[in-house]
Amino acid sequence: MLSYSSYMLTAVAALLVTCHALRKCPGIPGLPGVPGLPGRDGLKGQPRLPGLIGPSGNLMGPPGRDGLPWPQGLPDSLDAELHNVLVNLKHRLSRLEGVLALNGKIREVGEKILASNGKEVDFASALESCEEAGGTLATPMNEEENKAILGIVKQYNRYAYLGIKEGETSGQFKYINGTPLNYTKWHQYEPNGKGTEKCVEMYTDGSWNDEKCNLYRLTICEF
Ligand code: MAN
Ligand code: CA
Repeated sequence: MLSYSSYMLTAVAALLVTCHALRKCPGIPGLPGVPGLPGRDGLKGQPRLPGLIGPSGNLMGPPGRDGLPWPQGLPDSLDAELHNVLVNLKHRLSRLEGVLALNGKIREVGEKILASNGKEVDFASALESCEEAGGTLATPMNEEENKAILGIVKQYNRYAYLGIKEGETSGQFKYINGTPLNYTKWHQYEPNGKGTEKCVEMYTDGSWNDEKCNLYRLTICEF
């Protein structure tokens, strides 16, 4: 449902970042008037940006002062409208985040968004559903993130698999992207599986236990 607006936000954001970072915007020769973007936010019925979505021709202008090619400027009116679109999209996203947080559907910690589907499945299935949704298994990388994940574990009162696995060397746990852990919260006497418990679960006090990967544990994802 959000994929179109996410796409538009990304496209507009990419353009604006370029515009503002470079203080110049890609040139669109002969751009008619002030085009709008289709959508539900008061910008209905206007044509798409020719050249931004369709073929654009050469976006780079003549060389800049340092001799490197430099994008030509958009008209100020379009720059202002794109800025306005981005401000509105940010405001709408922040309200949607507010609704989801209010309903206990998401938790935000730093740059991460955490969410659970409430399902208890084995490690591989949990990871798969997180990845299908565009995220990965929740992976606490500091105390604040551990507490945020714990909030969801307590909400469902179920142990949850974390995005951590044992490497080839027994007792050596890593993030699922293969990098070594920079934060741990092992329960007393854990990890104790010595190669027989290659996954990690979070208990309802936030501490960690190495555990078999084929148990049914709460799925918590991060995005
Ligand atoms: C069970 C398993 C182990 C854990 C011990 C703790 O045997 O969950 O992973 O270490 O309990 O007593
Ligand atoms: Ca254990």
